Amino acid sequence: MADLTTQFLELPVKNPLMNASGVWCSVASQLEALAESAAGAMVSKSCTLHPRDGNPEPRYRVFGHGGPKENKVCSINSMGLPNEGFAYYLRYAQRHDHENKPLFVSISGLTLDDNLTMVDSLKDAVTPAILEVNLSCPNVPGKSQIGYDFDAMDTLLAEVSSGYQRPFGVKLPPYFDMAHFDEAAEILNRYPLVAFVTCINSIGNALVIDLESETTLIKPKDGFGGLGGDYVLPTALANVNAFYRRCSEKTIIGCGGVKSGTEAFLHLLAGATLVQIGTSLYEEGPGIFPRVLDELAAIMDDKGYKTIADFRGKLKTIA
Ligand code: ERO
Repeated sequence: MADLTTQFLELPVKNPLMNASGVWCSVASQLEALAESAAGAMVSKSCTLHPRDGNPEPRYRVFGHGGPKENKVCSINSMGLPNEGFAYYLRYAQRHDHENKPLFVSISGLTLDDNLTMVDSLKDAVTPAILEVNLSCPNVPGKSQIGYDFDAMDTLLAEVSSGYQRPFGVKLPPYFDMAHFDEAAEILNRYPLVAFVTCINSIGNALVIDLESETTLIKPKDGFGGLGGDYVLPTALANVNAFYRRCSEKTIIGCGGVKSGTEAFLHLLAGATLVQIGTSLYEEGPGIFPRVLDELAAIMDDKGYKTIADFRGKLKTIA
């Protein structure tokens, strides 16, 4: 039977699967369910300095396209960063069993100062929780994504590096242009404390329309929201592989379009060390983890891979 254990920043991890931030991780009962699940690691909902209600409902919808045979699972959301506030997730981090599985704390401050205040508190709290700074929230009305503003991204990474002085990671938006992969990677590579990069957040500002009612699926922002699920898999794989190739000193976490062992395998093959599940976790709940792990192990067995290191990052291209 395939060995699914892996390592993340030298920490042993039971397997490469975890939730995507925002899914099953907003309140303590959900975080506890993830802690008890088969996931190898977990991340809390991106938080702001103070609690937020987020955008009006309906603000998350799952939908399928392509007919029954295709069985696609897609989502659109404009949650607008509803969260319990940084102190709540810090309190959870202080009682989390980090030996059982690593916990990432995701922050998404509304201003640079808010991010730096949260970074300071996390540093002072001396918890083994791993900091992830979300540079890619697509859904706060009037706020553009830091990941699409390279000057702001550079400033933020400089300030967080000097304030935190410990390894941390960033959650990136998807990029769609080779020049943008190059430029983003060049900025990330200036900061050795940026130890990991999570690719990708949802594809921002999509519009899904119901044919019959001629109405948008979600209410906020005139129906515009972040796309997740099957539609985003190729974009996610491209971003994982683009940053894997360009950021050789950094670890990549893959996120986007994972619903079975197949997509988890593809993310690992493209260079991811950990693989997150979002839309399908929302649909299936934490019971998805043992299923996807069994499917991943079966694929590895079929291919004769004994460990993840046998194929991770070994994507072949056509000569
Ligand atoms: O609306 C949100 O809370 C949200 N949705 C996403 O798809 N990605 C995010 O990063 C995010 C909030 C930070």
